[in-house]
Amino acid sequence: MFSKILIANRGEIAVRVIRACEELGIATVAVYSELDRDAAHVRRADEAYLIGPGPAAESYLVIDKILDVARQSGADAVHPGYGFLAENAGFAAACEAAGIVFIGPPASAIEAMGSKTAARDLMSKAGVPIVPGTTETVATVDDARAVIAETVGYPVAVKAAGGGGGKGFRVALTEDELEAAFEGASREGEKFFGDATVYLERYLPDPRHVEVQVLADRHGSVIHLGERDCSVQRRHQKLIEESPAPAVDPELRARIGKIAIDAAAAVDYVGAGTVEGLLQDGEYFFLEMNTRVQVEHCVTEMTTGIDIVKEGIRAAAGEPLSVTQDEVVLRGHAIECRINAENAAKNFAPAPGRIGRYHEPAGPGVRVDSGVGPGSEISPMYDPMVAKLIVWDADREQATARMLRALDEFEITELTTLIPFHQALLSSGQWARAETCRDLVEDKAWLKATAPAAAPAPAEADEPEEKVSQDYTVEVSGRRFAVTIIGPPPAAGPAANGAGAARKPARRERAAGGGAGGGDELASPLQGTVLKVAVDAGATVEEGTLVCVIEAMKMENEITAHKAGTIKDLPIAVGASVAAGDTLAVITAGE
Ligand code: MV4
Repeated sequence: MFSKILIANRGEIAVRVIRACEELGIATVAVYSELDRDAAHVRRADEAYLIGPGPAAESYLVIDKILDVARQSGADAVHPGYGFLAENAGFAAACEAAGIVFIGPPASAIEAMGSKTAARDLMSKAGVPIVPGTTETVATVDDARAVIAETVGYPVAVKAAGGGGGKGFRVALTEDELEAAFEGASREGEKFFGDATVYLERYLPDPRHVEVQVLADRHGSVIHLGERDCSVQRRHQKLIEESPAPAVDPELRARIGKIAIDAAAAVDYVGAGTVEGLLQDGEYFFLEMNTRVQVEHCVTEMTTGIDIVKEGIRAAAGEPLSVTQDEVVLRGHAIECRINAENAAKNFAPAPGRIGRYHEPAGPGVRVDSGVGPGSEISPMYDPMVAKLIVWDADREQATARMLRALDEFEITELTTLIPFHQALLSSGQWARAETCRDLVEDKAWLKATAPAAAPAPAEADEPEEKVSQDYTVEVSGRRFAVTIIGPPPAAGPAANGAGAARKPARRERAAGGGAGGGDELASPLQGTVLKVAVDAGATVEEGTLVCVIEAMKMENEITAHKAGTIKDLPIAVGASVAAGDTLAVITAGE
């Protein structure tokens, strides 16, 4: 077994991996950017090293810096978590070349699954059913038109070959829409993956997203841990996941389990991975394989009792899996809600900021995986997911009731999160009937009704004069040391983290209509570049009308009017940079 693991990630997944290491008796090394000096994963690890400025391209994505820290700290393995370098075959290969074990599959498996067309070709040859369509890229719109006429038919999905997770995915219901879909998918593929090539799939009108968790070791064992349903998504971001999938019975489970095992075996997989697919009318089609531990692995941990992260670490160390397929027993029902710093009522606009009070739910069957605490800053620079709330109970109905109870217990002040959205969705008839809720997450009026109450102003710090013990972290040559200073409280500055909150926390107000302040200015929630301006000065808008699209971190964020009225001022233009808080439009009520 390894003696020291470097975690090349941040946030909740870094903490999750550190916990697994602690249980296995393995020392941990964190890396962090300048923005993450006070982050949970940094405090939690045995050692921590600064690797650069906030932007991931200058820190969490810099392979050489991470390998330098691995060598300097004497780590014998690197865990990539998810995102960042997790599915970068070059990183896996660089680790191998440096004599450091990459905790994940061989670089060749990452590469084989990285190209979606190559993966489709490989899978169909391995007997894995794929969505009907091409296994090669289609060079031009005219070529696409011909292939569609000959084989695929309409409606058609145009997908980026370098894609995945729904990025670079466009639909053409008819031939009229093909050119725009082709160009959209190609442009997005170029932007996200540096690959403008696309392929075609038949577009399935109302599938469920069902994925299978697999584990593999270097001794020839490949097993599956059942499936998860992740159909509740918004712009291809999963919001709620559950296991078992409501539409999967034991017979179908065995069938898709075998499909997933065949897919993993075909690329000599090692560790934890997920085979994603679409389920429609009892037919299952391979979509792609995620060659890493996923955000939603926790629901499977709850229903199987198997620690997926520890199994991945053991497999990377050359140990056999701790369970055989026959020993996998699925029990009860688990649900996960992603608690993102986003405003569902405003088109899921990012809502970065500083957390005030923070209190996680607990009690029977409740698990929270998070990387934040009181006073944590949620930067617009990174993923907006602040926590995952996972519950388990005997069946779906009871698990839903437990989730609603836990969501109500979750206290996060001064930050807008998806908690009210989850409360509304899990209370809906569509969820109770196990529908995909696709129309709800697109329904602007319904989403608006989930509006969180206006964030209260930060409480004034009025602590009595006394000696306090303060923990500080000092940084010497990029290395962190913890020091404790006991003395009078610091003169000014932010309120001490949650210290001595005398007032009983007010119960979070329930979703209540409006919430937005009465101001005329529509402020940008984030820093980015204006991609599109959707209104003209002088125009009349409704609350929720699209005003502009701002690109930040390669994501397109739709900014909508915060109230009805007339656009009095529109100080933005396509291509311009905006900072968080900048005025995008001034909207006055009435004419
Ligand atoms: C599809 C599809 C329909 N037909 N592919 C791809 C990435 C994943 N996030 C969802 N993806 C889809 N791929 C074909 N050929 C529909 C979706 C899809 C979806 C599927 C199941 C449940 C919810 C969904 C929400 C958006 C898109």
